[in-house]
Formats: sequence, structure tokens, C-alpha cells
Amino acid sequence: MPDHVILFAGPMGAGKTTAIRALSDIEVVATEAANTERDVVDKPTTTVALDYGEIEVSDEAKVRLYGIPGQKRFEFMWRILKSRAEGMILLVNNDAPEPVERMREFLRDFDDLLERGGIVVAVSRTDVAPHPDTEQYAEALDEDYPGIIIPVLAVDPRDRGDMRLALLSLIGNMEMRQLLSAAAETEPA
Ligand SMILES: Nc1nc2c(ncn2[C@@H]2O[C@H](COP(=O)(O)OP(=O)(O)OP(=O)(O)O)[C@@H](O)[C@H]2O)c(=O)[nH]1
Ligand SMILES: [Mg+2]
Repeated sequence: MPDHVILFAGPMGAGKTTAIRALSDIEVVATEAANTERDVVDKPTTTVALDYGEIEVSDEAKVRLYGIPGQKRFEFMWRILKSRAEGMILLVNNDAPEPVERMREFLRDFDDLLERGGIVVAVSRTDVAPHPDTEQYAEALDEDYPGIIIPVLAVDPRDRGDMRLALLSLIGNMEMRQLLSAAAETEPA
């Protein structure tokens, strides 16, 4: 099986860098700089270019993990990395203002990945903000993308087990789509 390329996207402070650090088998390449927007998210640093890590999910399959900056002023990095990715874990911090709307905005920016690969929505910081619940994210997805399976999970990005589950559900989703499209191509007209 060839390597997978997976993107971690989502708003500032959602836990993209944290998730890649929790998952990666190798030392993570990170590009953190001082956070000048501490009024938006109060943490000392923010990603300015990308994060890179790797994880082996089976003997044959290595997954390349790329994290993008959450701040929109680094959008050019989104475009570069998006073109390489087959799937995406969209992390959404449940304590952000209007997190379901934030998810919708990010999905509009990355909707070509829905056609090409797959997307899983991973809701973080539910210990800090328990509402909205994952059902509300799922309802919004069903409205925007009826008939397309986009799993929604609550995760703690610091927890390797949680992030492995999100990653495996994404890979499962991508492989299922590949099988379905291969089956559709071989079906007689
Ligand atoms: N309590 C709690 N803290 C969390 C959770 N997820 C992430 N964090 C913390 O929230 C912060 C997230 O920071 P980052 O991982 O830098 O976020 P990011 O998405 O990479 O942000 P940018 O690169 O700035 O866009 C870290 O301090 C994490 O430890 C969670 O589920 N619960
Ligand atoms: Mg980051």
C-alpha cells in the first residue's frame, strides 16, 4: 500500500500541532513562532508554515502527517499542502466562538478533499466547553453535504489513542470511497 498524505486543518488553537506531536513516530518538524494574537487564543506560540510528522499504521503503510497554520493570513500554505493531501482531519476547538460555523467555513475551503479522499471532523477541548455536542456538527454536515459520510468524533489531541482512532477512521473512510469508486467504474453501463 502506498504512503498516505494526511492534512490537519482547523482554527487556531484547535490542537493540530498537539495532535501531530501525539501521533508521530519521528521527531516532529514544527514551525512555531510567537503568537501575536493572544486575544484570539491565549497560547505562547502558533504555527507559521507547517508541522510534519510520520506514523506507521501497519507493516506496509506509512502516513505522512502535515499540520497547517490555523491563521488565515498563512492561507498560501493551505493551498500548497492541500494539493498533496488525500485526506484531512479537521480539528475544531469546541470553545471557539460558533465552532459549528467555523467547521462549515473550513470545509468550504477544503471541499475538493471530500471528492478526492475523505474528511473526518475531530472536535477538541470538549472538556473545556461541552457544548455544542457532536450531534450538532453531524446535523450541519448532513445539511451541507447530504449523502456524504463525514465521521465526527470528540477527541483530546494530547491523547495518542484518541488521535489514532480519528486517523484510522479517516483511512477507513478513504479506502471505502476508493473501493466504491473502483466498483462504480467497473460496473457495466
Ligand atoms: N484542555 C484541553 N486542552 C487541549 C485540548 N486540545 C488541545 N489542547 C491544548 O490547546 C492548545 C492547542 O495548541 P496547538 O496544538 O498549538 O494548536 P494549533 O491547532 O496547532 O494552533 P495554530 O498552529 O496556532 O493554528 C495546546 O496547549 C493543547 O495542549 C483538549 O481537548 N483539552
Ligand atoms: Mg499549530
